[in-house]
Amino acid sequence: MIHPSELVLNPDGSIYHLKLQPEQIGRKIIVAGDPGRIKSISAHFDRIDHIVENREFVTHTGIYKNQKVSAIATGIGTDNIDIVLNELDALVNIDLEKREIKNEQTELEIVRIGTCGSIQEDVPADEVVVSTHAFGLDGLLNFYAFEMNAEEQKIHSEIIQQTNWNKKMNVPYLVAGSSNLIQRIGKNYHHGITVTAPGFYAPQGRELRLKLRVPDVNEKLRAFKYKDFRIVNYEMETSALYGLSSLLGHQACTVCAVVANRYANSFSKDYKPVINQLIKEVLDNLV
Ligand code: R1P
Ligand code: URA
Repeated sequence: MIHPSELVLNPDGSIYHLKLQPEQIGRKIIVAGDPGRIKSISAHFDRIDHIVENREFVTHTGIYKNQKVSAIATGIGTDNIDIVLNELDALVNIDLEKREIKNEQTELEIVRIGTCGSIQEDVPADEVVVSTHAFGLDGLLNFYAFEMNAEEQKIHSEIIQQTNWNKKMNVPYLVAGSSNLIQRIGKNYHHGITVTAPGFYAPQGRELRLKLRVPDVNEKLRAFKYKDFRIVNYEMETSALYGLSSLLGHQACTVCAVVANRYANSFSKDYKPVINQLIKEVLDNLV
């Protein structure tokens, strides 16, 4: 039995932060940082059956082309992904009444539709990137019994070596997304390694009034090359999404509209049309 302090339920039996009951989610789930994006996703559903909101965690579940699909806002950051992934997994893989792990495990397909900053000249604003891997600067996965596989270890050590990574900026990890979902969802987009940062400013090499520990961090990341692998963009959730999905037995893939280009120092004039097109394409390739 999992104790009430560990598996926290609300008085109505829903899971603590997401406030969801097991029947209120589909097996196919789109996540986004911005709660405002959830309406734009569910606007495509044939029918919306559940709207549940708690804090930044907004969920719309409905039917799209005869399949049950959920759109869930995670809010910003990998700490929120820790909550969302553990609670989604509990909803399908733990019997909440008995507080016991079920014998049969259910696999979720999770696609993150986000926004990101590109560091490459040839990946401009208003184009889309699918994350083959995430280089996590956030440290979340270091708290779990997670080990990189041989390929992840090799790419990781090449990045650390080629960028002469400064040890004071956390211990990074590298983790791959679901190759199956990346093929299904990401075939028409730029592919590359995504840096998941624990902040929007210094952790992504942005300087307003405060000085950076490593001022040329973006040049170093941009120059990294190993076989066909290169680093394309920054965002703030994918490393935790990929790492926890892989540990829990779910499939995950991130696609992001580029809003900032850090090479050209430019920002999209209006990224909503790209996001709306991306939502439609993801829904059609997911179901
Ligand atoms: C920062 O502006 C936020 O935008 C990106 C980052 O990952 C971070 O969450 O994603 P979303 O547009 O999904 O929120
Ligand atoms: N989201 C990020 O995390 N970084 C950017 O530059 C743009 C969107």
